[in-house]
Amino acid sequence: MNKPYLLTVISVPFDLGAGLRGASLGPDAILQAGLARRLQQIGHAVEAADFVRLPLPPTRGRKPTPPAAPATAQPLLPGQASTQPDTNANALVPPASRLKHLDEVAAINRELAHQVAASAAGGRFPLVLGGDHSLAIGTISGLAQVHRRLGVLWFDAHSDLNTAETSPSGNIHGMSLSALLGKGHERLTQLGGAAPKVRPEHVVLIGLRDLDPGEKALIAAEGIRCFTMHDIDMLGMAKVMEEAIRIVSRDTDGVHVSFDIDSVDPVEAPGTGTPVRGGLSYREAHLALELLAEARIVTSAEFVEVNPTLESDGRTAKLAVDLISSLLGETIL
Ligand code: 5AB
Ligand code: MN
Ligand code: MN
Ligand code: MN
Repeated sequence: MNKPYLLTVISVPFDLGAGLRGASLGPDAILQAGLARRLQQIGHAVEAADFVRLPLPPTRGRKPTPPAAPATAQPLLPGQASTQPDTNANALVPPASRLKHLDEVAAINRELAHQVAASAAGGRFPLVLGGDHSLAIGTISGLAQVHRRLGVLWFDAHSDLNTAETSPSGNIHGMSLSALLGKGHERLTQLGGAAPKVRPEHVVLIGLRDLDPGEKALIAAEGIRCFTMHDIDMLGMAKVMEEAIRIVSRDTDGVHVSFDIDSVDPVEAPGTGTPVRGGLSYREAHLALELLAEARIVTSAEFVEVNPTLESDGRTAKLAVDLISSLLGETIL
């Protein structure tokens, strides 16, 4: 490893941006899978003071759910009726009512943006542990306060480019990237600073295989670079990353990795709320992050959507630790 990072590990036990509860237990599962020890083995100085944990937002409007009970969790398939009072069918309701838990999502992300901005402004490497992917809104809004032209690598089975108008679910974790590009509800787009937080030409999506019609339209309209699973099959991950690294480092002053664990195939990452077959293999995911470590361009990262309630053997949290280690410079030899 070259130079150790000064890390700030920010745990965010929040899952109200997702349709299923349980990703709030992700940060603790990742820490319990031995993250701190691995970071030390790589050579990063990690002291207790470098670990921050955000408190949960007020529970106003939240339905009381039994803790960590996968059997009672409510999966929300696209188009399926929600357990929330759902108004999607009513064309007359204002869009805000289609954004589930908007108050709580906005509150936690404001706090997260604050923490991330403070870490990055101090020359540190913010590493956010989610939680669901709505947290990218806070992470990247915080980074945007420090990096005026941030490059973003978005690893995901999904593109998270819905808005209230196009979302089939109302779940904000499917709207985070569009909000960061300045599309969607203003409480999300304006959070922690003026929109947009990133420019479409500085964003690359990797691992896509499940997109909604409105998302496809936004990708085409904005010209966002995407490497779908088909592209990865055709080109190979090494070539994909060569191109992706070129895009996110061209005319940028920082590079953020937003890693949704559902980019990895459910065989390796079953513990996630929205699994999709045909994802990245264990080695493809590692190679991508190893190449980023070698390129030494990454200035912050987040690992999200680990839901330990959906598996019994903790393999998804362990995978997250392995992946974070690769990104932060662990090598085989
Ligand atoms: B994730 C879906 N596109 O909007 C929607 O896991 C799924 O952060 C979103 O990528 C998945 O509800 C959000 C159907
Ligand atoms: Mn996502
Ligand atoms: Mn996803
Ligand atoms: Mn998900």
